[in-house]
Amino acid sequence: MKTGLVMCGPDVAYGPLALLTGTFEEKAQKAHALGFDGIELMVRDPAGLDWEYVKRILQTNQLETPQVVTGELFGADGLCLVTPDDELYRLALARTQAVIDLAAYLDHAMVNVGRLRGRLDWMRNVTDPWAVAVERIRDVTRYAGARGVVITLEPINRYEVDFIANVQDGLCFLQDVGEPNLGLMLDLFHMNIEDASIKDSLAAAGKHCRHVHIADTNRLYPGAGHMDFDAVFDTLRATHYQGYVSAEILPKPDPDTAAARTIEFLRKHLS
Ligand code: LER
Ligand code: MN
Repeated sequence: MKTGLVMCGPDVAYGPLALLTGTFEEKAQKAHALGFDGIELMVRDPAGLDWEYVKRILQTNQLETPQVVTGELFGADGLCLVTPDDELYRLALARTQAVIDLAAYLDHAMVNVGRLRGRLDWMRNVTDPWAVAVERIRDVTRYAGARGVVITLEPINRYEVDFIANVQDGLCFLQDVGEPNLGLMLDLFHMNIEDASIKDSLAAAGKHCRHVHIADTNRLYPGAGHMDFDAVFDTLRATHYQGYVSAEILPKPDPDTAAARTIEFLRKHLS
C-alpha cells in the first residue's frame, strides 16, 4: 500500500479537508520530506492551471498523483452532474471532462466523483432519477476510459448526498453503469457512519476498491479517534489491495502537524 494525502492545487485557495501549508511548491516539498508516496491533487478549474508547472513540481519532488479530486467543482462552483438544470449539467460535464484531460496528462491519475454527482431529490421532474445518474456518470466514465483514466465513485454519508451512501449501494451503481474503468473510492469516515461493518464492506468491495481515504472516527488524523485500523489494514491486505491509503482529514491541530502525525501512524501500521 502507498501513502498519500489530499493537497490543494495552485488554483484552490482552501480545501476544508486538505493538508500542508505554503505555496504549491512548498507543500510538495513538505509531502516529499515527510515521506508520502503521492498526493491527491484538488483542483477547481484546469483551464486556469499551468499543467506543465504542476507536473514538474510533483515530479521534482518524486510524488505520484494517484488521483485528481473534484470536490471543489461542487464546493466552490456548485457544479454537479445530477441536476434538473440543463445548463448547470452542461457546465459540470465540460469541467469534469477538463479534469479528466488533466488527469490523463498527469500520468493517468484517477478522477473521483463524490459530491460532484449531485442529488436524486433535485430530479423531481423525472420518474427514474437513479437511471439519469447512471446515464450521466456512464458518459463521464466512457470519456475517461477513452483517455486511460479510471473514475472512482465515492460512497458518501447521508448528510452530504442522497444516493450511494455505502459499499452495497456503490456496487449496485457500478453494476448498472457497467464500465470497467468505474471503481469505488472508500472513505473510512463515511464507512464508519453508513456501513454496518467496515471490514465486511472492504472485503465485499474487493477489486472494485481503487482508492482509500483514511481518517479516524472523528475525521482527524489516524490515531486521534477509535477506528480499528489494524482490522482495516488486515482486511485490505487480505483483498490484495495495493493502492493508496490517503489522508482526507480535518487539518487539525494545524495542516502540517496533521500530515506529520498521519505519516508517523502509517509508518508504524503499514510496516
Ligand atoms: C470527499 O472525498 C469527501 O469525502 C466528502 O466528505 C467531502 O465533502
Ligand atoms: Mn473522501
